Amino acid sequence: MALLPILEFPDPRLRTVAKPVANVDDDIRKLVDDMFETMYEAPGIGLAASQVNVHKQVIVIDVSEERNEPLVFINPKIEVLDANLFDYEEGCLSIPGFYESVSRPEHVRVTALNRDGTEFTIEPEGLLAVCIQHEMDHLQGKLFVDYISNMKRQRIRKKLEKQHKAKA
Ligand code: GNR
Ligand code: NI
Repeated sequence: MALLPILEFPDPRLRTVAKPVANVDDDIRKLVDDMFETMYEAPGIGLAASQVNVHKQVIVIDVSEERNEPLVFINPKIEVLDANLFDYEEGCLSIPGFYESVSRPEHVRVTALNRDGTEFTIEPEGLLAVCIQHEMDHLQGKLFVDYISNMKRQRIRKKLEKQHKAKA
């Protein structure tokens, strides 16, 4: 297993649209395992392959308290079951240190392939629904800061650019 470096906003590679996985093979399972290690170490509740510069439709999530309920979503498809919006203070491993409220549909249905390449469907609400939508946005090159004002987004971008320059 390996820890993977996480791209940070405003890195343009985070805007890449991910491609579907043609075959859930051992290379994909290795990516999934490395993504879990990276997510648990961060720590985060989810990670999209886009964040580790792999532009394939692969997501890992664990929203459990005990950190022992790993979920894998490959080639996920989403439908809104309840368009009522749910507000949640979102963070992102690619936008470290910043949190903003985002409104998203509160009840969705997601169909995806698991680590074995088998199709499954879940109908999450609450935090899991928020997290899946946040991760599916990453696969489309979208970030939670795209939902907030241009002024707030620019302020976050400038602060992160300054940190990146200080580190380089
Ligand atoms: O760790 C994470 N926490 C989080 C909190 C609220 C809404 C979404 C998330 S996902 C985030 C990890 C991450 O950046 N996934 O892409
Ligand atoms: Ni994120």
